[in-house]
Amino acid sequence: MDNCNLFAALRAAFPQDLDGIAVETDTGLAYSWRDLERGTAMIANLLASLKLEEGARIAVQVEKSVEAMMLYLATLRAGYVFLPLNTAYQKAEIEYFVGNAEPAVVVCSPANFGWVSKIAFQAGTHHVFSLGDARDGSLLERAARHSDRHQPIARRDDDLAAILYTSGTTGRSKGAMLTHGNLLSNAEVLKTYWGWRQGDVLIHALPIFHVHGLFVALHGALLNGSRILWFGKFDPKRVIERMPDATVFMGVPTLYTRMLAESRLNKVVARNMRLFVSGSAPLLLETFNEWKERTGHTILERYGMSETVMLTSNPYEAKDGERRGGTVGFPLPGVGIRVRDDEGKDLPAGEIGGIQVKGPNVFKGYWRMPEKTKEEFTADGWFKTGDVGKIDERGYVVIVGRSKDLIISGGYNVYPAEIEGYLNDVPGVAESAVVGVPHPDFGEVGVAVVIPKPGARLEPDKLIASLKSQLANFKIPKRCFVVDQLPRNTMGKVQKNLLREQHKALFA
Ligand code: MLC
Ligand code: AMP
Repeated sequence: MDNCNLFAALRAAFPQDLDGIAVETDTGLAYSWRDLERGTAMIANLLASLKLEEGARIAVQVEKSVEAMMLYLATLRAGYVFLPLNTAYQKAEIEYFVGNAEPAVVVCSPANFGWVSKIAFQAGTHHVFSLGDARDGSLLERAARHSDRHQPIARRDDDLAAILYTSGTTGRSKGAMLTHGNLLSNAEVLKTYWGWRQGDVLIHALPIFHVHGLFVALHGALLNGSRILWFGKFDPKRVIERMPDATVFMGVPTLYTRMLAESRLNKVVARNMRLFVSGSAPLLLETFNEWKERTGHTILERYGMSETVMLTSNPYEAKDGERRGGTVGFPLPGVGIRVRDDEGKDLPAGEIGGIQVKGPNVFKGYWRMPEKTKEEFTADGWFKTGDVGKIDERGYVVIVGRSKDLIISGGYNVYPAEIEGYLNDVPGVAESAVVGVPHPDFGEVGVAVVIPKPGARLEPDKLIASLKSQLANFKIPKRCFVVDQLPRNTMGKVQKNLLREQHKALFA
């Protein structure tokens, strides 16, 4: 049986000359392909020395660094399951993820070692390492004692490679289980579809704890043996400065609007670029058009999610059609997409309904949630994305909304139910509603509307401060209002659409 280990496929694509530069960082470091080969081998050997059980989870909450990327690759190489966590997550959030996933190994920032290790040990994790963004921490110290040779562990197509937590509509996060086959098949399709070629250089400026930065961007470059210009944090000025040395860029819409705000963005700096990809949130037509005018390039918008990796893409080749702003393009080769109404009837072109998908990229299910998994699939095996849209007459998929109550802010997902749960726990709060409203920088942001209990006095600033002490910063509503009542329909249900309408111009 062939080894379907994703790492083995990525490794096979490294250039012949391992001494060439693989990654250049914004801090002035250069890593060769040999560095990646040896570094991942040493970390994989360290993991192997821990004698973990089959399918062990390696949970990682660390700042972005090339070593953090190597830890991901080493986890695949050693045959374990990678569980990346947003660095913004706070104590209660980490407690939930670690409690739910029961990782065998937890890796955290040196600065967080005290509280994270306590949570991990309480959850029964035996191994806690630290990894900083300046090559510091116990993980690398320990890995340095291991051999720099390692044979990738054999994995089957449907063996787990990663678990990505995505928030649920009820406020409880679910771990999407992705296999080596899901990730590799998607990366291979994108390599061809987006025309990855020799000489490509990727600007990598996204976080590496979500699908876009960890899989789409990283696998794209590695599977093509392409050099990466690595940014620890997105900085529009510095990215524009390096643009002449690059050919491919991937970002969420906020990254594009922030670069458009820079006077130095023009056709000259973008002259060597061949592809700008946008996704994770809707790209405004205005941004799409302005980008074309300023740089001469047409952004290619694509659509995906944690459970499915990439689903659709606007065409790369002109012969396949034009890139149409406001659409997410065609289903990728091998991906099935259909639009159905609430009764489960297929809708014809142009009609709006729930988007359902199928393909080798679709995940295996939610970690330890068989019932939830069952609910999200149709009887004939299609995954219900929760996105609402249509397929137009020419076959382009257009997303018009979401049936899931979700806010996408700067490319991060925020589930109102989770925030409302925290607000409702604040003494004096009777009820709350969180809605998404348009925002010029983040696309959409949360606004909280809170009802006090009779006689209670609530101050918006204090409510926000209370949330800040418990939740990841991107989940914090940008404004909070204390009011006497919420708009309701005749059934007593809060009419969030009216709240959204009422507050839609807050940040205009
Ligand atoms: C930061 N803040 C945010 C935020 N990011 N608020 C709302 N939404 C966000 N995304 C908060 C900060 O905590 C701070 O609050 C204030 O807003 C200003 O922060 P900033 O300094 O401007 O933020 P910055 O650190 O520059 O981060 C912005 C960003 C980042 C856009 C660079 O959010 C980012 O990297 N987003 C990309 C997310 C991503 O990779 N998504 C892909 C998901 S995969 P305060 O109160 O502290 O001042 C997926 C599937 C698919 O969806 O299809 O790809
Ligand atoms: P996540 O759970 O973080 O993977 O987010 C997935 C969700 O992001 C999808 O279900 C969509 O709602 C949204 N999304 C991703 N790409 C796009 C896009 N190009 N346009 C609109 N929404 C998108």
